[in-house]
Amino acid sequence: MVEAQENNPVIPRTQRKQVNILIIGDHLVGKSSLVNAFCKPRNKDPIENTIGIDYQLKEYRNLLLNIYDCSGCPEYKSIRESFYVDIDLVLVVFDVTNIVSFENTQMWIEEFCKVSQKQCEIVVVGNKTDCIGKRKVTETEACIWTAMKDMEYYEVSAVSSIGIRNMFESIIEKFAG
Ligand SMILES: Nc1nc2c(ncn2[C@@H]2O[C@H](COP(=O)(O)OP(=O)(O)OP(=O)(O)O)[C@@H](O)[C@H]2O)c(=O)[nH]1
Ligand SMILES: [Mg+2]
Repeated sequence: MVEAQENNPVIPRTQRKQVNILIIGDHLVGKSSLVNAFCKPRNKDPIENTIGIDYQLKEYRNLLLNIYDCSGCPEYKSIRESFYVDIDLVLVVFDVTNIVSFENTQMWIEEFCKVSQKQCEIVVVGNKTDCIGKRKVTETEACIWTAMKDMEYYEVSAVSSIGIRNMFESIIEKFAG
């Protein structure tokens, strides 16, 4: 039902506006789980560590979303960077139970901005909000930091899918116009 609404049969694929979306952040923060929860919500198979880059194509309203899901491992830096040039929207993901992954958000933004050649929106995402007792980064802390940087902040749980659709709908809305 939901997918039928998203896949607008009237607009052929070749005529859809394309949006290039990049997902970056530390190893194991849940980037691929987040992409899976949005693109393949019925797929409950375990998610494997990303090797280099994974790619997903998603038809969404009048748009064609190219989603580049990067590995967070340092050894794939040069592969990741080769995808940074033509990006419209970046999701920098951290794990709310891992303070280092939050601190590294700045490093990820810098890595991207050094290479990017296009005006693009950067959004910060706190994942694993289902882990309530293990939380190390508060929503307030993350909101204050992102507000200082003039960036939007979203909280999600890829495992329970909470916040995932709302987040993608809000950030992609600007491109659908
Ligand atoms: N509790 C909980 N676990 C999660 C969540 N999202 C991902 N995980 C778990 O975190 C681990 C890493 O998830 P991945 O999606 O592979 O992480 P990644 O950021 O893509 O990792 P790399 O590709 O290696 O950079 C897996 O065991 C997931 O099940 C979440 O929202 N809540
Ligand atoms: Mg991954």
